[in-house]
Amino acid sequence: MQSCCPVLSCPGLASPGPGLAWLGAALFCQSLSVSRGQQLVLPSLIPSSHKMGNKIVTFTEQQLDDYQDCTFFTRKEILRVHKRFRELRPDLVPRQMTEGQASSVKVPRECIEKMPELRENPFRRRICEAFSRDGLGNLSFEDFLDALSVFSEQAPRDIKVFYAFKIYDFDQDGFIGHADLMSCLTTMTKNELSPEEHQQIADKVIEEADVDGDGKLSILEFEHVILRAPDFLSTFHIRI
Ligand SMILES: [Ca+2]
Ligand SMILES: [Ca+2]
Repeated sequence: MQSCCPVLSCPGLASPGPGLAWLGAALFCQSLSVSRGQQLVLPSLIPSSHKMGNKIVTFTEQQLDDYQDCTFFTRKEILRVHKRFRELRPDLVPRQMTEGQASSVKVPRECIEKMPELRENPFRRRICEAFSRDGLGNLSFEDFLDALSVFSEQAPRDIKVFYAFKIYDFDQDGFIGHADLMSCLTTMTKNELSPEEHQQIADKVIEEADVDGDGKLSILEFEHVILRAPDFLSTFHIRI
């Protein structure tokens, strides 16, 4: 299991121009909204790790302890996440998972993108890529668990901001640059805006949010944009 999610400390920056509030909301929030109200009710179907006899034990006690330490989930929720993961590809994902299988058995990105919680989200591909250890979007159970943990209500804002940044950093160079913003805009708006309008919006975002003047947004500068977008937390959320 990967070590616990990084918690970033992000001291406040100087106040940006007034245009950023709507830019932040437009670029970084609406797009990540997922189909809500699709909560799956799985009452007595939750597998228990304590079942005895001929029942299959999904994880060892040690595994459950480790997953609990590294996520914002309870044991029951971890088992529910496994159930959701297995439903994606029952032919690939075993009912009983060893530690090795939990990090090595991968469900292809195409199957994950079809989840009802993701299939309407224009960033579904980037979300899969950002949480996959191979960077290609194919997710192991541990990747999938990390992703749902970050999108859960219990995950703190700093961690959501860190992953939102990762999702928007299309070229994965550790900054959100002009090209990333253009990719974001293309992803979000399809053909509703002209390339010139994309250029103008990307220029405007950088002009207003680039506090240190290096022409791109660091995670601290990005967080400052997000702070101006009050809907961020409620939209960066998937309920399982
Ligand atoms: Ca980048
Ligand atoms: Ca900068």
